[in-house]
Amino acid sequence: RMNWKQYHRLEDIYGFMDYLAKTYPAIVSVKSIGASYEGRDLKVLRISNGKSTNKAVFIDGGIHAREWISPATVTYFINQFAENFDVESDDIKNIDWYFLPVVNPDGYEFTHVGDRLWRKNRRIPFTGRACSGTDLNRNFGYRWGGKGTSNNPCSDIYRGTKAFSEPETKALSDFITNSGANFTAYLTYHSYGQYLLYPWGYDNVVPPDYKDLNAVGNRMAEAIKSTSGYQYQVGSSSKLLYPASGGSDDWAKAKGIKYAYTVELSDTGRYGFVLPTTFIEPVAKGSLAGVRVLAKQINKEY
Ligand code: 0X9
Ligand code: ZN
Repeated sequence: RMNWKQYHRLEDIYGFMDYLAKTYPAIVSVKSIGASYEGRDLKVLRISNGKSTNKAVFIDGGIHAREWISPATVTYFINQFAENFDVESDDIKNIDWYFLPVVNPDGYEFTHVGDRLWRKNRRIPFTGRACSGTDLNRNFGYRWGGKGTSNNPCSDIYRGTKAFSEPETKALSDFITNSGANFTAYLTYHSYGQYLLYPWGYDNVVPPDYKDLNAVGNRMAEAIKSTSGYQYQVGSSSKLLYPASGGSDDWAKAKGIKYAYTVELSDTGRYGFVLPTTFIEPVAKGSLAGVRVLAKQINKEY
């Protein structure tokens, strides 16, 4: 049974998604959009009232294996919307929601049974190589190979051999490209630091509409703060963090998905990646308040 008092193994998360699809077939569906390097399913859950005029939002988590609060937060959103859809606001109901809570299932499982602080996927670059893993957030196809990436397979920011060399990033991008949904927002959950980051990440420049992203980001941060007490900083990722190319957010933005954000969840460094389970509920609840602000903006704007 699912809960938000523990971190869960992949099997539990997938069992939960399948359960929701079975229980709420009128609004929830689950599909595998491909397989990971080691052959695990990449499961996307869709929540929709079926209206053909709906805009769509894509939300993912677990690009980085060790950032356990991310899949926990994304599954919290899924639970909230699926279990309470009939009493949800029209802002939520009139959007098609797509959730991929674990983009990197091989890495996620490895953090449970091997190395708790593993970040990348589990690709073995070539036989006999001691180092494994590609950083999925350096493998997307917009400005791939630029600043903040490495060509060394031993590096934690190894970019892979080419853009979308990894089955996980390829499946995600193919799905968004070919789904037919009208995506107007892309949210990718990471940890840690409490930041709401918008493009560009590849270098210290901003897109022409960055003022819109900044304004909506600030309103999301206000909602998170008043709901949970956690304070988030808002800004472009290259400026607030560091330049890093090949990120999923930059790729989504370059595709024309207006509201593309990377959310760095709690904390600010005391526990870092190894965030105690008592944080899951407050962190996820705060983040959900941020998503509601975005949903409202999308309904107003489009
Ligand atoms: O470095 C990253 O991939 C992200 N931070 S993390 O600590 N979770 O690894 C930030 C990514 C920001 N977006 C881009 N640089 N495109
Ligand atoms: Zn991350």
